[in-house]
Amino acid sequence: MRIRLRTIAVLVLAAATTSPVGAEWRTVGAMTAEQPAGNTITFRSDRAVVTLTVLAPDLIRVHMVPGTTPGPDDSYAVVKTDWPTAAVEFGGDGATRTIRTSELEIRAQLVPFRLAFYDRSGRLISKDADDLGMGWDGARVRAWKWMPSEEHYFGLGEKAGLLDKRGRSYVMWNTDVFGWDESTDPLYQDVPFFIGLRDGRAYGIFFDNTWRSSFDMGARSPDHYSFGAEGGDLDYYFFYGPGPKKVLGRFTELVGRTPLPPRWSMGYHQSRYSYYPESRVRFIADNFRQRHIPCDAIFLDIHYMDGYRVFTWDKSRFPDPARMISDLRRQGFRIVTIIDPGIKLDPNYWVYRQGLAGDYFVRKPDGKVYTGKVWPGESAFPDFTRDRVRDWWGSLYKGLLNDGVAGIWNDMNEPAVFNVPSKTMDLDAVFYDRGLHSPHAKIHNVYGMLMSEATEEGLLRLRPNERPLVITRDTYAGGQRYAAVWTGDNSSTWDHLRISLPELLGMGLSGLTLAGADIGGFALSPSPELYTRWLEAGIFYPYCRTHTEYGSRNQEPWSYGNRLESINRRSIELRYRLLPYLYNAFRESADTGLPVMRALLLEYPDDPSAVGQNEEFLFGDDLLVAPVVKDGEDEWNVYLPRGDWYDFRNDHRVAGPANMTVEAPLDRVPIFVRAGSVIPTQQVVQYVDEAPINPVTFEVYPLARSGRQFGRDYYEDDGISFDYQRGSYLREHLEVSETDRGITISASAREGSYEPPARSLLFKIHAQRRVPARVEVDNGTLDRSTLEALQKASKGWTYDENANVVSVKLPDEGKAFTARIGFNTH
Ligand code: MIG
Repeated sequence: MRIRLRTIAVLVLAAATTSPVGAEWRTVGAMTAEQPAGNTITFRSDRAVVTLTVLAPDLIRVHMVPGTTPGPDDSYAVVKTDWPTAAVEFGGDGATRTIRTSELEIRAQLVPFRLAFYDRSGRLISKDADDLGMGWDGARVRAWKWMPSEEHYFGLGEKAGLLDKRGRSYVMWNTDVFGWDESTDPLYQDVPFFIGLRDGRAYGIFFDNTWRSSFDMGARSPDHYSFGAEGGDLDYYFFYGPGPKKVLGRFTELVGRTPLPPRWSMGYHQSRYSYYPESRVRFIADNFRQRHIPCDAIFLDIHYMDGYRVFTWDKSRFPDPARMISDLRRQGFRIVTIIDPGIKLDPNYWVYRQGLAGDYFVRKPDGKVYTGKVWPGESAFPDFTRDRVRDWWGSLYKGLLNDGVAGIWNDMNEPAVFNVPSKTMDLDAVFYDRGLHSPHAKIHNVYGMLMSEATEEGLLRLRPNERPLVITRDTYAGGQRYAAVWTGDNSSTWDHLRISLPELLGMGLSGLTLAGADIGGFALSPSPELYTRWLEAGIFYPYCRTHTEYGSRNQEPWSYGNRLESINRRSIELRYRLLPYLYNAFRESADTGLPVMRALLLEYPDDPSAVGQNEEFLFGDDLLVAPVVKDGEDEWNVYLPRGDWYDFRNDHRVAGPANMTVEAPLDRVPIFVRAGSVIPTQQVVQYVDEAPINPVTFEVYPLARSGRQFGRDYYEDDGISFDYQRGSYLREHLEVSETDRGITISASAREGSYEPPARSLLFKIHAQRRVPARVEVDNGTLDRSTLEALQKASKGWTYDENANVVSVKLPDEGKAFTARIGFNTH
């Protein structure tokens, strides 16, 4: 009943202003505390109840509902519920309750009710605003927090504009925003989670509410920020660092992480709206191979379908899809097809008939099927909140998979509806919502995530031992469990190239690891130089795809003349050379939630210059990339944080922190490598499984400081199946130690049962003006050879004087070994 009444209030309010100014906020008032039960303490007043639960020493859930009973636990985001019980001490007096963990002390002031979070040394991390704490107004709920002048905010999912969200307000409402720009908000995907950072210390807040919500990060007031929603509970999670990596790690533990993607999803992908008919698709594929430009996937947009009916083919454009796809597969391409949620109202269309018969569609309050206009014309929409609808939807992919389709691209799942001012379904359309029968207003922000869940799970049932690739335009917190995302319909402008960087970095800080922007831009057509610069940046997007709108000019890597074609080829080749490194970064992300494309603040939270970088980023642990995002530049300013760095192009070494100008003509993107790193790379291939990795090449960038050590884990598996979950992977640890006289590389024995094909290991030591005299492996001397001879040999070493690189080659036997490179010491 409570839900019904509040629902009606929301629908009335939806028309009213969303501004808290002028609202009649009621606050929770004076609270009394109950006896704690387990790790939960409940506070009550005559008009509200607040429960505070310790989930982990650094993770607290705060849940406020107006009324007398806590709301149902019905999160669409949270997946982790089995937290080991943390040790908690409850204490306090008549005015305040304290809740102490090994990392936090929470002080709950009872009159008026206010929460404050301290670390165990008594330092205040975050607290409710003094004049307002938690409140509601009709169905709306809101929390206000103190905003110290030196605090900055990061995350909030897909947002254009600066990485630092301070001083602006943001709305969470998934929206189809063709032609969006830097000031457009909201965009497609919404993640109501942010990291607060002050003096190098971080905390996080995840407001788990799927209704239209808003975050005012100081736009309205210089000393507090607030977040709230148009309905639902005030239910949020507080995370403590002190490092931002720890906050993000916990958040992604709570809502789930990006599972290890298939290796082919990390190659280069080519798309446009739309490649058809079949002859054009084959032409594109042939061009990639003839021109030796690596590519793993080609996308089919809505024109492959019969009149935009999902799960069908237009047989005049694609007479024999299975044959086409298997031919392309032999050339090393995989096909990804688009699927929208709208089902054409066509009584002769099997999907529509099944949907009606099964009662799978969203309905209006009067019980009739809701319909809206999208690509196929008047359409019905599956209710993905229902388990059996997701099962049904997942099973529909059977035909496409039988035809050989490798990946699925889910679009229009805001859900977008044409020709209505709201651009979406009526707010009062009814969803099953686990028996709560909730309005669209509550489900809207999770519609895309649930569609991608249905897709992912369907693909998993149809091909149980193959990692699927699903790409979705819309999602919510935790959506990374199911699908990759892209940033929707950007434009072919220099601004959009620049915007894509903080946008993707912010998404990475929100858990969305596997993300990319349309390379070259979707709307309009890029200039040749813009496309080249965009690709130079785009090969560092975690998900790397060119895409463009209907009717735009050709937008393939070879579309801009020979000179740019060879620059573009080299950009894509670099991505393929770095695949082992990228694969390891995705492995790390699956384990820890750390993004692949990382804002510098994750690594350097206490360095204001690093925190302030919007366009520079770390790619994995050890590469720093500063893409050129302006026209006509041949120099670029780069900020290098503390530590030593190697210019990737010429091994020139720079000590950070430093601001510097580097040469950046059109064929060069500034890339720096952390001194003290080992970068796993491989030979260039035209698609990921063209040939096994051989040799596995470890580029070693020494610290060049005596007595120092560094290393890395190297992970590998078959790249496609789930066998790694049953032990079929390999992991080894490489440790490099340095003295004045030489460098020692120690490799651990392989862990895991994955056996790669016979191959070599190649260590390339960037020697920094030191000249090698001898190399020993496990105390036996290794023969010196020439560069050419070493390419064919399975063993030996050589020295490239010009590059100042020592190469050491060994058969990969999976056993522990030690290699010593002795330098000439005179
Ligand atoms: O209304 O399927 O963002 O990538 O090419 C446009 C056609 C629908 C929007 C997607 C875009 C895709 C296009 N789609």
